[in-house]
Amino acid sequence: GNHSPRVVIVGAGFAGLGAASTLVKHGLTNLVVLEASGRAGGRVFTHKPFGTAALELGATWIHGQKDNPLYQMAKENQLLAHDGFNMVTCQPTSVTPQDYFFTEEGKLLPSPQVEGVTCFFGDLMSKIIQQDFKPECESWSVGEYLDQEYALSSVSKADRWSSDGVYEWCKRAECVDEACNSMYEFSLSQLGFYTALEGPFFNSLGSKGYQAVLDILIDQLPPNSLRYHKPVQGIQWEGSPSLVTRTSKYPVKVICEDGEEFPADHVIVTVSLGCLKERASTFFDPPLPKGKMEAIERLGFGTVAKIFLEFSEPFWPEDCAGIQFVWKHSWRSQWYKKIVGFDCVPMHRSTLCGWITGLAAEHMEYLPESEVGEVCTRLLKQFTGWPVTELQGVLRSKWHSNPYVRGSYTNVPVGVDAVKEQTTLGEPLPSTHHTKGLRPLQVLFAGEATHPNFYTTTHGAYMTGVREADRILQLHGFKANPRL
Ligand code: 6YU
Repeated sequence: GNHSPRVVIVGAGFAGLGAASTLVKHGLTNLVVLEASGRAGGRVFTHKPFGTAALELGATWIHGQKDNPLYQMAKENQLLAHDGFNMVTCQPTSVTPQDYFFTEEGKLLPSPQVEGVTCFFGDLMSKIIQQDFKPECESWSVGEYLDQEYALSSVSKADRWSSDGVYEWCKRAECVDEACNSMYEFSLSQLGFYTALEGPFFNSLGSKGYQAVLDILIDQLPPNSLRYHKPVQGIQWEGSPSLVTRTSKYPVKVICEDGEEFPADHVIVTVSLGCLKERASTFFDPPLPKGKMEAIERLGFGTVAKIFLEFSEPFWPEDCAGIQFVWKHSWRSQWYKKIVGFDCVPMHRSTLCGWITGLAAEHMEYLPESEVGEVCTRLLKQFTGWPVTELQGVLRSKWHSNPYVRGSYTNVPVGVDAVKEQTTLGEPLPSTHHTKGLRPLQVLFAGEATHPNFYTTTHGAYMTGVREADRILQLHGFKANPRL
């Protein structure tokens, strides 16, 4: 037809906002963004206690600088923390002498011993990422490979149990980066397909946090185009020529849980991979093609959780960047043994941020807040022996229990071809090969999980939104986005 194309976007995270702002920038304003929750941002969630700097419950840093649209946006709008600011204190897995490593017996481990292991581990991870590993190990997990190399190394010989404990800590910390339950689940050969953008990997935002970057995009949308508390229940589309009802002007119908229906020429689905895993089989009518369903099943989606603890006064030394936990015994038996440690939080002088992943993180989300606070405080006393001050507040993320997220970010399980599955996941429907008799680009897919190089990141999510908006713009003869 010759009406202005009508676009519905499901989800107002960075992917959805990236798509919407791109369409609007090129003059395609006939759109609506349907967001299930009462706020935009999705896995970016800036909590701002009154009068204080931001606490990020989700994404924390802007990863890399060169060709990073979000870094560019933050820089142009003076939203970055000043250069070099907390480059030391804010990295979860990189170790500095300001990280205090304590054993469960309350012993502070000397820095040289800790660094012997963490440097060995870091070098090994860099080699894996550069695909520099023994080819016969191609089908292994990262964990199996690390264990083999660690056993062969000389690192493990001196002061056996504390070195082993630090090595176990390294694997626990690495689970944060990879959003996995254990390093024995992550594919060795696929790790290198993730691409790190050039420039410092941990760019920190100023006191307004990530919300300020979201606001730039939100401000570009036409009035009333962003609709909150609008969970989508399902999407009807013309899956095959036999289903085409030529009488309807629009090929797609988006149906909300409250019954409201939104007809559209195109719908861009940006819900998380966790939501797709849970709901894809009933969400689409007709159902998704087999390849798409397989991609949803095969790619992994793990949980990373943060536990913020606010104390009456700092009880750690001024130079302390974080308190890291080294266990003598296996972490598998109790949820809290999976806690990596507690990092100091920039701009919050008496707050610590704990990191935990996988099934233990999911378990933690369902415990009473008071229990989480008590357990963490007890651990901090036991490990450090410092006079722990009064706990005044607990704030933790709940990404897994959130029905509109169901986890934190994508990982690649052993045996999965990541690029193939991510590419399949991102293909629009009807697929270009079978468009005969069907209207094109009815259902499009964006979101972190659909980016073969930048998955797990905010800029990756944003770029997939731009990618799908561009497909629609090109189809309708709008000028292509100069940024891509
Ligand atoms: C980054 C970082 N960071 C920590 C933690 C988390 C994540 N990430 P969204 O889910 O945002 O949006 C979808 C919307 O849809 C949402 O609003 C829903 O409510 C809505 N919705 C769902 N169902 C719906 C329905 N039915 N109807 C209507 N609406 C519906 N990224 O760049 N820097 O520091 C971190 C971190 C705890 C949870 C992160 C980080 C990941 C990003 O947050 C995430 O990718 C994007 O926000 C996703 O946006 P989206 O739009 O796709 O979905 C090999 C290898 C691995 C390499 N690893 C590299 C290292 C990465 C290390 N990362 C550390 C990350 C941290 C700490």
